[in-house]
Amino acid sequence: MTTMCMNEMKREKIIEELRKTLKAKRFEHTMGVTYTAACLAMRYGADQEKARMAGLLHDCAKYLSPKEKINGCRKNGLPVSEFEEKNPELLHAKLGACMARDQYGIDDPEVLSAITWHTTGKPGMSLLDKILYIADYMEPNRDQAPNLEEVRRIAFVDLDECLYLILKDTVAYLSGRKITIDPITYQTYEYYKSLRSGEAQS
Ligand code: DGI
Ligand code: FE
Ligand code: FE
Repeated sequence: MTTMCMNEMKREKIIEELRKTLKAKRFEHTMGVTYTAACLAMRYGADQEKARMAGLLHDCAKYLSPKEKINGCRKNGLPVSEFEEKNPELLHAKLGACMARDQYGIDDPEVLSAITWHTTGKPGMSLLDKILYIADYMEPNRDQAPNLEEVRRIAFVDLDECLYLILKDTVAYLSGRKITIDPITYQTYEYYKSLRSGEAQS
């Protein structure tokens, strides 16, 4: 059997499973992230199969309740920070990576890293990390964020500039709604802001 065919079968099985566990809107979002990540991978010469896999599984833990998210992390030996305990929604990213590995059999560290960091980002993201983070924000079903048009344009021009735009709006959005910002989200924002002015080293 060819590799292409194997990948296709693997994806089909995962899609079937996700259709059962995720709500319809979340499933549509997931498919949107998957093909947007594939487009960005084409543009930047990243591995399309990895981008699609990361897109498919990035929100696979999203359907769990806050309590289940915390318990799921503890059971799997994933650290839960004080901040995450107060905002368990954040945990769907790292728990998602854990489930991608254990329940969906994905062992590629690049795919698991992209899933782990897709919500907060982190300073010095890999190409695949960036692609998933940006695809999650701009996939075609998204319509709430400000400056989406500009984000979608810049995404195909300059990934780091695009990250800066997204992080700037995310920090403003969270502050405006009096939602406490995760320290890593803020560090990521500072990092990509400083890259622009040439202060940080990559
Ligand atoms: O899972 P999605 O909805 O597709 O998108 P996402 O993975 O970016 O998660 C968005 C959720 O994460 C949303 O409920 C807000 C939350 N979030 C992201 N960054 C922060 C945050 N919540 C807090 N408290 N602080 C953050 O910095
Ligand atoms: Fe998410
Ligand atoms: Fe998402």
